[in-house]
Amino acid sequence: MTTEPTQPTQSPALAIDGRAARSAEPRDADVIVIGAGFAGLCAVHHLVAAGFSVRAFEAGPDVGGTWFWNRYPGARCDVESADYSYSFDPGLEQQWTWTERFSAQPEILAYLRHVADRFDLRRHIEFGTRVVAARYDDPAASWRVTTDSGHDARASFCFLATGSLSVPQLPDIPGLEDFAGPIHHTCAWPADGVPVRGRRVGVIGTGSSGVQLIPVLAEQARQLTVFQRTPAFSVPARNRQLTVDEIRELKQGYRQRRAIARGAPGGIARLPVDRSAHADSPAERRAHFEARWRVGGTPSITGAYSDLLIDVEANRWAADFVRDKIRARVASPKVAAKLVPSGFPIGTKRVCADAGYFETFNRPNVKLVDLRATPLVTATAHGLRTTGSDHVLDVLVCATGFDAFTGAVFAIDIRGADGRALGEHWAAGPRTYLGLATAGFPNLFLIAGPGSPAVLTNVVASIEQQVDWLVDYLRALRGRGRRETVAREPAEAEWGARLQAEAQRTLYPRAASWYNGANTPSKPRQFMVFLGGLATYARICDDIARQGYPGFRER
Ligand code: NA7
Repeated sequence: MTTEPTQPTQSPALAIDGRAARSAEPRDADVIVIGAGFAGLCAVHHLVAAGFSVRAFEAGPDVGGTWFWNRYPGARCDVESADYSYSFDPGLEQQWTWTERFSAQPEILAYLRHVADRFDLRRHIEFGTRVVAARYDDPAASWRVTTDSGHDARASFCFLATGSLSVPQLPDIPGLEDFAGPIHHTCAWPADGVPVRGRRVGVIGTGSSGVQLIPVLAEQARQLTVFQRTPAFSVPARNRQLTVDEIRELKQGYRQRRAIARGAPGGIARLPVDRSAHADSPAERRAHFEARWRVGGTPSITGAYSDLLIDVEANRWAADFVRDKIRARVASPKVAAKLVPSGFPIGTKRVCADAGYFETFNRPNVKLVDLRATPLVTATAHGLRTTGSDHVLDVLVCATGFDAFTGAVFAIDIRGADGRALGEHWAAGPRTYLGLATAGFPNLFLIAGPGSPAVLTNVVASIEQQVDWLVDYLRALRGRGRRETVAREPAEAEWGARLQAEAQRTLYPRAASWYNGANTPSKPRQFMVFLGGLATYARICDDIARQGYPGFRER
């Protein structure tokens, strides 16, 4: 059974796809960076460029983070590649060529490997090394991290670049250990693939991962059984190869594109529509939705009007449009009825971007099991039993999502100034100042973590903004001869209240989603994303810097 995405059993010098990953010599540093995905690589590069010594740890055998592990067939980004890429180096933009509108996992991973090589980042990173504990040493004003190899490292600052979606969540099905076939989670897909040809395959989960994977598996498997708990709103991605002309235009227009993205709430080069859905007649709305549907991509429908995520009626118009589209895509009205989402506003659980997802259920070898009508009872040696029937399977795939935001943070035993565990400070849900720092844990910073806008924006743009800001702050501290900084409790509380107030103004709290912890049993229910948008967030951060970082106490 494959359950753990990151088994750091390899030695530091590893052959990865035929090349060696070099490992740093153990030594103390100014900053420890945990994780070498988009966030970790960005942090390492900018910190080193600013003259800080860095020691980074990555549990996996290479760079990539989420894009290293989520290599299931069909895995693809739902943000356009031209936006979902670093903006800090024009040379990189010109050197790298994106081939598709929405790149697939192998191309994104290749990009991150290219970035690591171009900026010579690997020499700062210890691969195959999982950080298991981090303790703040108050008198020394430094962090001591312990790795699973038993080694310690010490640095003044510690950056958690551990990813919001990196700890998988498996369904708690009685008897799962009795299942005789292989079980795979989408985020731990074996590098050499999973043989499904001629086999009976079951997929649990119909979020973004399931929606991408299911059409691909359906083409190969003898029989595909999809176990659906909550039907997803999904829109066509309309992914395609970029033409030579488009690539040229993209490369010529990067600076302008980045400038637009920086001023946009979503961190993408598209400004939001500033028009209420109420301003249009039903026929105008329909035509507008249709036009955007043809363009495809996740913001096409939920971004069609300014009030779709705050106004119940406007949201229903958008949802009904997509529901009609689903019915039109599925041949059997009975199957379509099961696939049509209801009970939560569109967009409040992440809208999926698909390539023929709903049409997949028109295939004779694909069966949909509605777990709301017939819940799972148990796994057996031969498959899954629901209250309706036994489903015989040779392979089981869990596309069941992640212990989002806090999973990877709590996987490290983090102790702050007075030895207090972060799990204790966050017992009622994560508490952060700007999503960047947490009171009682000096010199510890989070990138793209809870309390930041990251996952509801173009996360790469969010990462760059946060890393730039943090590196500037570390420079300012160095300039003032300060050794320690910690978020003040009132600043943290104020940020938490602002985040909740932003959420309450929207329809987001009406869904059980990974944004509010509802997808993880026993997790406190609290909205964990700043909804003010990236441009506003960046302005807030910049104002705070201009005012001399009043939300932090320094010494
Ligand atoms: P998601 O979006 O969290 O989706 C997980 C899916 O698995 C979702 O349909 C869940 O149903 C389902 N699920 C989870 N646990 C169970 C159990 N126990 N039984 C049945 N079904 C279950 O994860 P993804 O990997 O698809 O996508 C995560 C993000 O990655 C995505 O938003 C993009 O940002 C990229 P539920 O809705 O909870 O009823």
